[in-house]
Amino acid sequence: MQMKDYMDVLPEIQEALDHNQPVVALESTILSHGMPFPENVGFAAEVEKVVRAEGAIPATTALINGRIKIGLSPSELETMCRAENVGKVSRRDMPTYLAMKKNGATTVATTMICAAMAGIKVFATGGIGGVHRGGEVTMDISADLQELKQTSVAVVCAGAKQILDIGRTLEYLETMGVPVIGNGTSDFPAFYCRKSGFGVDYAAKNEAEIAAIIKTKWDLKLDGGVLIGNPIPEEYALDFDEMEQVINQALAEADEKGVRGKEITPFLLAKIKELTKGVSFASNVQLAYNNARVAAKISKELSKLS
Ligand code: PSU
Ligand code: MN
Repeated sequence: MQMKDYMDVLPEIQEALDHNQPVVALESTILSHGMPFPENVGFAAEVEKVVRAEGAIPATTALINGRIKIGLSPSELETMCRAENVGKVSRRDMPTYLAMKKNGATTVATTMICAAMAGIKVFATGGIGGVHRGGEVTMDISADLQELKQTSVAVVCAGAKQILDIGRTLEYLETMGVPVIGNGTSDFPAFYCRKSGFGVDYAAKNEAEIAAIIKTKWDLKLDGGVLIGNPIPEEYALDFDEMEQVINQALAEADEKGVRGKEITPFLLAKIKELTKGVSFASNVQLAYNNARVAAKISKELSKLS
């Protein structure tokens, strides 16, 4: 069996890829484990519309009944949003989920893998996983970072949440040779906040510059991803210090309850939503739309270059 024998690509997406037209991959863990039902259903449909409005084709990925799905039907999207018996699938989980025909939502790492298999170059997410606070002791470092090192997909994110050690996350990316580009910013964004206090490698002026950097990297056979930090729109940004308090409280509860491993990120995300009474959810949705828009523009610029 070959890779393609495991994969179902929606015809519209395959058609676009065959004609070098812009396609944007979207992840499903943000739906199944990052947002509550039923609010995530509206988000899942709208984020695809945002990509289309920019003239690109959306490709949400998931593992369903032993198949890698590139592009989901409305009912498959709903399955991901309901998240009943839907696991969180990172690189290590892929073979088990496919062979055992379990349903799984794809993380940033796995969405990159699926996108690369299908030939999709650009992917929009909310925030990436990274080095957790205390990660220098626990070694809890998201597989997203290793994936950025090895898989050639450009990932547009709103930075990383303050639940992580953003400084060490950027150190890790530097060691792994991953370019970290700011979209109109010299500061790596911190998800709900436009600035983390840590710099990017280059503050790009527009999507055309970003596409030129991505193309050059891959022309040179410097395999691996490019990370684009795209700050949350000003009107939806939250206060850094207030978020720091919320996150410290969420981290303390996780510690008390002994939450660890792959459960920690979903636990913290749910806790933050609870503690901020949903304000953070509105921000989360808007930053994801903003990333989808920028990813579509980068994808269009890349199509022009090749
Ligand atoms: N950070 C967020 N929202 C998310 C995630 C991270 O703000 O939904 C999800 C993404 O799918 C990411 C994954 O790839 O969590 C990282 O999980 P872990 O830290 O277990 O690698
Ligand atoms: Mn982890």
